[in-house]
Amino acid sequence: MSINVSHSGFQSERFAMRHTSLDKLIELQKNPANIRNLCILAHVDHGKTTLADCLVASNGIISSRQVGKLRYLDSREDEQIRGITMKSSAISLHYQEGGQDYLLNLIDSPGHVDFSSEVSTAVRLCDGAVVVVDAVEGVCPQTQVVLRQAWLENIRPVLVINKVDRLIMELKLTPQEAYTHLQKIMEQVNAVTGTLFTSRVMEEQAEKTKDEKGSGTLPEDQVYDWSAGLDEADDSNLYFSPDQGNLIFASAIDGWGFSIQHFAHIYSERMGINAEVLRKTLWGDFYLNAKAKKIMKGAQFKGKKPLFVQLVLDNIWSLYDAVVIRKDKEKVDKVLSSLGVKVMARDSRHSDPKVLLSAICSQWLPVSQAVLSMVCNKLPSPLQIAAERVEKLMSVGVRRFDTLPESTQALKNAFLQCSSNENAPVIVFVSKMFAVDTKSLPQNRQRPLTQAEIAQRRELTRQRHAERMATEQTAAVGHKNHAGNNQLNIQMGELSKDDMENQVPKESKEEEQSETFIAFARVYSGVMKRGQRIFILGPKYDPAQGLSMLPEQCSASDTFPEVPHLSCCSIENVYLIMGRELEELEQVPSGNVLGIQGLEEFILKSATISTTPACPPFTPLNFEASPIVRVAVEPKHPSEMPKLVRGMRLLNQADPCAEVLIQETGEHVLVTAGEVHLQRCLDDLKDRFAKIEISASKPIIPFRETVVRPPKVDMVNEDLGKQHKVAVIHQVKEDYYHDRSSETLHVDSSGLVTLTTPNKLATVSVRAIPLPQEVTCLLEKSSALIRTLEQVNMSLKEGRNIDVSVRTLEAIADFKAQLERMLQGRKWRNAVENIWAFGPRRCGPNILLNKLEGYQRPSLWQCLCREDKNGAQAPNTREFDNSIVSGFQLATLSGPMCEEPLMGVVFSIERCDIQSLNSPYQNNLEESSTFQEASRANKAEENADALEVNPTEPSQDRRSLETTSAGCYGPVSGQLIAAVKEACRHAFQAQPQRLMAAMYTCEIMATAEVLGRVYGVLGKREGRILQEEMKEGTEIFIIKAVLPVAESFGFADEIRKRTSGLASPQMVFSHWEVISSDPFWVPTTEEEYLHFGEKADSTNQALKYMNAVRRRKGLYVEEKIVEHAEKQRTLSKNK
Ligand SMILES: Nc1nc2c(ncn2[C@@H]2O[C@H](COP(=O)(O)OP(=O)(O)OP(=O)(O)O)[C@@H](O)[C@H]2O)c(=O)[nH]1
Ligand SMILES: [Mg+2]
Repeated sequence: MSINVSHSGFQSERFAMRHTSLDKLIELQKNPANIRNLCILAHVDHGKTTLADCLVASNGIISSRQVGKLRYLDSREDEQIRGITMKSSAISLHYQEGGQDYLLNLIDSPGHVDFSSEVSTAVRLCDGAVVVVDAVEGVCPQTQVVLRQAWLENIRPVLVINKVDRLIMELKLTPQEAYTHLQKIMEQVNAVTGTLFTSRVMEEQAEKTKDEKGSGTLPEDQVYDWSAGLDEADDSNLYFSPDQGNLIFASAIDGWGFSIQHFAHIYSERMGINAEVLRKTLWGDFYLNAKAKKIMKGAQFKGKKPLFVQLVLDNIWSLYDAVVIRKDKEKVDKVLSSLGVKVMARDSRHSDPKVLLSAICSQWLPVSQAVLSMVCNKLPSPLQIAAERVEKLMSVGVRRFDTLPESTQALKNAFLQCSSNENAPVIVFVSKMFAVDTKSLPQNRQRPLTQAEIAQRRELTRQRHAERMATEQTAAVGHKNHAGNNQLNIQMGELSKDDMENQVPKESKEEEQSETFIAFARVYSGVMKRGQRIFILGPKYDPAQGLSMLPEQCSASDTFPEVPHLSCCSIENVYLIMGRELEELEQVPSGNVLGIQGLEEFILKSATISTTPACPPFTPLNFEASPIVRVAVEPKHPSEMPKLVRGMRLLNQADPCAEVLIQETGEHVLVTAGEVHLQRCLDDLKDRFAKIEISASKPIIPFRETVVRPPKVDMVNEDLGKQHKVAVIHQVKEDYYHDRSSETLHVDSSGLVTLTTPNKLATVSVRAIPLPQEVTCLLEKSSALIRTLEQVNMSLKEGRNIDVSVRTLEAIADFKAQLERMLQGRKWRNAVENIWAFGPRRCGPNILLNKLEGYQRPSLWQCLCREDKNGAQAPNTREFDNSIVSGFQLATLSGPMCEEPLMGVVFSIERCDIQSLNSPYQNNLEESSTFQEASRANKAEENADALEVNPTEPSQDRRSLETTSAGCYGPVSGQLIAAVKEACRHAFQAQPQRLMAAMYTCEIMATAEVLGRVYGVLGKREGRILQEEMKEGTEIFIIKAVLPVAESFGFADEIRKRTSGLASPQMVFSHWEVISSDPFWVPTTEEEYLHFGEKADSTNQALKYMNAVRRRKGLYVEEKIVEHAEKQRTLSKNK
């Protein structure tokens, strides 16, 4: 292990306890071959921070007695109180093995779902990950998520099966049983990796085949053999296994951990067996034949003890038995001597047997050594970064790596070389910004005085004292009383206080600047220096554009023209991150993780920085959780609003996932990933960023609005015969005639809504149709792809050509094919081809359908058919096209029920006439009198030509469009937007409307005793159990359930309370679900009257939700007041 390096000056003071000096770490930073950047990943509570404690203790930063108690990397107060990690934090450690010095930049990450964005930011900066799995709980939902995250970022994982002590102390398994159990856990983890691997290989094969097809090497009809790729691909390094050296068994809390190698080494010496043979046989179905002194296969079949049980587990079990269970002094001594371990008397006399246990284990099987050795041997160094990973990092969105400018592609080599040469380009990625107290920055820190300084000050004080004594004495001549002495004492007191104050550094005057933002980053190439000028590349920066606009060889210190998404600034400071502290550095060479000060004005959450404008921005981080819980925040005292606004801005910057927005209503809304995250954000806002009292609304629960097919049964489950159905529709229609129908609005019995603009110039007919659920799901899932498609179409429309990667095109084609498969039947004929737009925000789960006869607009899928890529169809696009899309976007953004976004609705535009005043082309489809009247009415006001777009005349003269647009374009397009929006809303209301609720899936682990109570709580909150199974080999049940988000607040707490902390749920947003009850329902049939009474005021959940939202938004709420309660009772009595 590392040795204490003596060092002079103040650094050695600060590092007194530590084994490694700052200078040593700085030296190690220069040798990338011996650097490992790694993060610890796991499900919540599987022991990441405790394991990190063990590793930190190995460097003497904390004492080994504090391991597991201190949780050093959980530096926040709320992390300590709640016992969960909320922010990922880094620390640099030193490890020595085989004569080599290694530098380990370790990042501890949170396991709670609410903070999974912190995991994404950590994973991006690393080359490897230590995945921790609880030996009892095994693979949990977040374990799968983190394995996938590691996989997506191409970083290599190693596995630690932690808490093995629980198998001994809690489950009381025998060593043999424990062996089987551990094997199962290993298999579970490997199964997850296997799935990830197979899907990747298949994807790559598909891409390859496509490329080959493209270049014509494969005949079209050749069927590709999927499994071929699997056979070829090398997966031997992929799986975790003790004999591969990438799996460790540990108990972080008791401080032990081991790899097979360790035991192979011990026993090869003791038993004279080749270490290599032992390494291969210690794990697996092998046993020791004592007579023949041979290792044989088939332990299970022959009923023998496997080697692993005999040589490894038995020893550990007997140690626990002697020390913790029986506390047998004699036996302990025997074990100690057989292990060759000596403990201090004070440890062996300690009343807590765990102290003795830790003392023994930390010598016998130190977990830090096992883990760090595995990390150094199995995880790649920054020099070994894979070319594939580099290309992935460099190609953003739809762009292909090989379409990037040449000088950009050339940067790939800089990544691979990871060089710290003077002329290597600097490339740094900032994955998050974190706030630190400005006072705690090293430059503002009150530093302890060195011995020499202390001596100097002492001398100075003595001198001054002596001087004062002298003056006092002369002054006091003749007044020989004691008062003088007293005076002197007081003065001396003051003096030393004075002196003390001199040591306190000048506090920064600006109270405002109490928080400083530090960028959490990694250098991929070059050297990041203090004071350096660099470019900051926003996520949308395009190197091709940048290079063309900037002069050649332009550097960040030159003056240069403005380029979109590019800015430049100077680095104020660079730091080594040491957990709770930062250490100032002059520079940080390539391959290291670092903290950077001076970027807060330029970077919101993440960014790429470089010295060359050829550098592309890195692909955005993969965030697994989407923020869903929102609250409105306001200051307790309205005058403090500016502070709140500022605080929210800071919070937004300091958290990778929290979103801050100001709604149209002026409310300040905070969107977070879950309840725990919300609480943390509010605490941060109160205590750090705004420093004022705030009040937060109840969580705002999101809903979606949708339409459904008319129900077949009524509310009492009676079949609605034709008769009744008519009645229902009739009622709807009546409503329309009474409330809404007017001169300009017409609703027909099939739900087709026709609306004319107030100036009577344009008429649209719209119908709302519910989408099949699977289609809605697909749209929801594909929103990123739809956005890409939209981008591509936009640029095609503008005449720009962008290179779309094969993979993206394929995904689009696949998406289209899926839609076509799902939308079949007469009703949906040609629907997919005729999709006009998606909405809201152009990528939402609603469709605008073009059913206009004869209106041929460029297909949404035009990027798929290459031949007419250059848009021969473009002229067909009508001027009104945009207005209709905009109207649709507005309509889908907030629905008529409670102004929540729509979901799963198709609006088919079946007619659209836009009237022209002087045009010779009078509308020949619908020459209704309304239009003519309108024309007459408007003639006086509008002299200019009105826009005429006639869907039946696709070949219409383009010139007339251009000339006409000048005078009326504005008003008509504006009115058309409003008209389309209104028409969509009415069309929506003409169908049976429903609310959709956001649903969480939650997985709860509970023991049999508390199972009933868990079900109780779930039932009360309208949860639905999906699955219940028992975790193999344990007494634990895993319950999978879905639960409406609206009912989820306080759920985790309630479960915990009701089960005395024995069950704890993990909730993740899963999907949207239609609430079956109709919020507008009133009884129509006789049975319904009987059952619910005339007013139907028994609980209607959907109505309650809807009214709650309307009330919150200040919309009109139609409250039903119980008027005739008596009458209802009579009715049911009559029955
Ligand atoms: N029995 C046992 N308990 C352990 C072990 N390691 C950690 N624990 C306990 O497990 C709990 C969680 O430990 P942490 O280290 O905070 O877990 P974590 O993975 O960092 O949790 P999050 O950061 O919140 O995801 C604590 O109560 C630890 O004392 C172990 O090896 N054995
Ligand atoms: Mg933790």
